[in-house]
Amino acid sequence: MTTGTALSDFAKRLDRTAEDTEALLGKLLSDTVLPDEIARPKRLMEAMRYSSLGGGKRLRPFLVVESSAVFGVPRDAALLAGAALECIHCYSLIHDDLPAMDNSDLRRGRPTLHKKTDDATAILAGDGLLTLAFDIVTRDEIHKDPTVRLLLTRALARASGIGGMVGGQMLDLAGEGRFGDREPVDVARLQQMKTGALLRFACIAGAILGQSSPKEYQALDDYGRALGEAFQIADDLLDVEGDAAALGKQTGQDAALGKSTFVTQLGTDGAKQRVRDLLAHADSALAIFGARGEVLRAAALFVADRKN
Ligand code: GRG
Repeated sequence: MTTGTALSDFAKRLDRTAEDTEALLGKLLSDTVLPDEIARPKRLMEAMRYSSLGGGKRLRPFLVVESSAVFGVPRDAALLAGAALECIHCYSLIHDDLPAMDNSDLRRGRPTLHKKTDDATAILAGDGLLTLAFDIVTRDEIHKDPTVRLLLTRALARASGIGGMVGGQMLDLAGEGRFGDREPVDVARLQQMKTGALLRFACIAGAILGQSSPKEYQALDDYGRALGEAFQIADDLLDVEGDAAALGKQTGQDAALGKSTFVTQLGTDGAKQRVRDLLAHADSALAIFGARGEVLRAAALFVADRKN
């Protein structure tokens, strides 16, 4: 997918998934009380909607939808799994912005949730999104076979939790010296956990929902890991070279905190070369899918070249 037409098709697909995800999240975060729930407090729902609706590229849902499309998984099921993942992503951003973490004032071009409301509301909105994600991913509409739903749920928990995003965040804070002396940081390992794990999950979700062969699963796993690292390097580069207005958040944060990043370790040129290597790796991982892998191929290029 290298022609202009193909790239504009890609942009349309990305927009369509973003719109569908927005609509779906709107429904999932409605005030309607579900069976076994007692009430949906107004302040909590408003806070969850503020941080989940009306912003974000919806890259993770897009990857779930497109990795699922490779196996002909029904789009509605993939969108639901993507919405669950986006709930986890949005929760992580809310908590990451809190004064106890990154203490950020701006997210997606708007005041962060704790600035708009207060810390307690932001903590609870994050908790609400995290738990909602696991409600969604176990729903019957995700897949008729409960074993598939179970595998997906476990993969989501492992990507989000101790050995994934939460663990990565802990390593990051320890590396900043938050708990005493700065702990040595293995940047690649840390980022593989902190941001890579959710992106990798988005890619293997299609293989799980599509009940792929082990080889196909491995291919998406390899692709997802390469894409996750490329995403993070692009993020590190944007923090150095990016435009705060386009990003909707402050730049120069990593340097201000004295953080080790791919850019501090490899230099800007080295980081850019690493992205090129990762793109080649992602491309070769997708070879097994032939033309069915085209959109994912374009997604890797998009991730590496993003401006926000
Ligand atoms: C607080 C448990 C906990 C975890 C936080 C992922 C994370 C761990 C924090 C996010 C901090 C951050 C900004 C990392 C850089 C990479 C990243 C996740 C950027 C935001 O993702 P995008 O670009 O955001 O997909 P949008 O707004 O498009 O959804």
